[in-house]
Amino acid sequence: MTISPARLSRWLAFALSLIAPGGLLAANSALAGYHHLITLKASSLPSGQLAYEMVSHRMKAADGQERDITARYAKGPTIPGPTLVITEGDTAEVTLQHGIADSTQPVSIHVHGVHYKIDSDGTMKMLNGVADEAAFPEKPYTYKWTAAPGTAGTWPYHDHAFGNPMLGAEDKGLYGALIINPASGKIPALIDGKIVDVDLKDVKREFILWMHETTFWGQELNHIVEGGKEIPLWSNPTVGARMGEKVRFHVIGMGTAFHTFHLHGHRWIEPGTTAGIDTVNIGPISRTSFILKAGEGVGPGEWHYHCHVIQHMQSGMMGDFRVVE
Ligand SMILES: [Cu+2]
Repeated sequence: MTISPARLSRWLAFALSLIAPGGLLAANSALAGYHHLITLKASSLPSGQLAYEMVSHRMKAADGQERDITARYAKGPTIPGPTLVITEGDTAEVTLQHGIADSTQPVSIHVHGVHYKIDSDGTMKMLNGVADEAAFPEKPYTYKWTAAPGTAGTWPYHDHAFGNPMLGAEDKGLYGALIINPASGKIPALIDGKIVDVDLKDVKREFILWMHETTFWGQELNHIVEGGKEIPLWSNPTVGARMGEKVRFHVIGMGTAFHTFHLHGHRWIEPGTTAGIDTVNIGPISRTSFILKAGEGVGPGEWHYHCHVIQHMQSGMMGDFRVVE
């Protein structure tokens, strides 16, 4: 076999790009990453609460091919807001529209976890010294995020402008989760008594549970439905799975209270250790995520989950994980 000069020069250029400073990273992000074009709107609910809703989400591959995944999301504003799922190596442009009845107040998105420049901080000029990084009526604002290597995890995003630029209005409902899946596509989990790397493609359902004062606010990402489906579950929901399905929980704190998330009958590994646990401390904006096998070792049933702070339990901070045959 002979190698053409053109092919040889392409190989040489590629080899050089790996050696050049920053070349490996540039090659990685050019090869692996999707560019996400996301438009969200902040709206008012009839209850007086505020909530984000999905307007559109398109994914652009490195070869220019585009995919519209807007249909995956729930329609209308929800608490929590849309769960955004991207992968390590991806970039995103997130545009926020102002759709709140009170037109006098700007609204923003401040995100955790990803890399961004100071003009994508989602705060007002009095805090960031650069600009009012918020949407006003008829004047959307665009944020640029990079899910750089090392940013995989479950992160919150929330308002940092409405009503009070020091606080924002996250406690009125303006929050949602950003899940950054690892580039490897695998997450360690305790399955059948052993710690193994679970392929995210084998996870059937993901439950996002926010612990806000004395209430859980939930959402399901269902991966059984073709193309995936986000299902709003609102407050203190029953979540469900079939026996033996691998499911992933994301538990995030919001507000002022400290919580202890507990799920009956199931265990998972404490991040960074090999220890099995069934309870985890959750403070404001702290979070955890874990994969488990529904009903493993215990069978089907209405497996209760709740905050284990007695005062919060007395206020009804609980729900069920229904495992069926
Ligand atoms: Cu609690």
